[in-house]
Amino acid sequence: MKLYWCPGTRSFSALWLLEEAEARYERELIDIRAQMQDTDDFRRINPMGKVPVLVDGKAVVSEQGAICVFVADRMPQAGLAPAPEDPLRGPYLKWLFFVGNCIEPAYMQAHLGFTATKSQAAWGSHGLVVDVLDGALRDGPWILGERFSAADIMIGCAVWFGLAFGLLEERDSFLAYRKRCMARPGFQRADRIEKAGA
Ligand SMILES: N[C@@H](CCC(=O)N[C@@H](CS)C(=O)NCC(=O)O)C(=O)O
Repeated sequence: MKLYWCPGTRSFSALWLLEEAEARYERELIDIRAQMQDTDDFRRINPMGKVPVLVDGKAVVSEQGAICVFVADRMPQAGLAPAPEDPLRGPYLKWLFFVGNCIEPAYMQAHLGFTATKSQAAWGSHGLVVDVLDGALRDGPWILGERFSAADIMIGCAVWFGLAFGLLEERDSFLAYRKRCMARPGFQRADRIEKAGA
């Protein structure tokens, strides 16, 4: 497998995922600050011109959530996804999708300060998303309860990002969850790779 990645970007989720899964993979730096994402070569891999992208043989996967599902299913021995017949499979998919469908637009709303009614906005509102996430993380330790999964990599990165950029209030649930995520050896390995590559 090959990961197209850039330090200090959303591609951290894919790096953490691959480290958590103890996957064998190579990395190729796409320095978005040097506009490498806009070269013809990279646009052929991802027409969106965005990292992360994972290539596994003939499979080319972009979008963080899709990369999570792909790797967790491809490497079941890593135990990062509940099996399809497991009752936790539904909540697992829900939280994976919640990041792109609800958290990201809610952050953008908080950043740009635009208003929309709950029925206009698919994510409801920034306040609603924050309260729902807070409620889901209050008991812990993970978003599915006792079991860590690839959904924690997506949610963990979103919480980390939200706290770092003031898009998420410093509630106890978020701070404790971020601490648990950062204590994981897979997170720490990914963090070292990021820092060395930055
Ligand atoms: N929807 C994508 C978003 C990825 C994304 O926004 N990547 C940013 C870095 S954080 C990027 O590559 N930006 C380069 C650009 O837009 O020129 C995902 O979830 O993977």
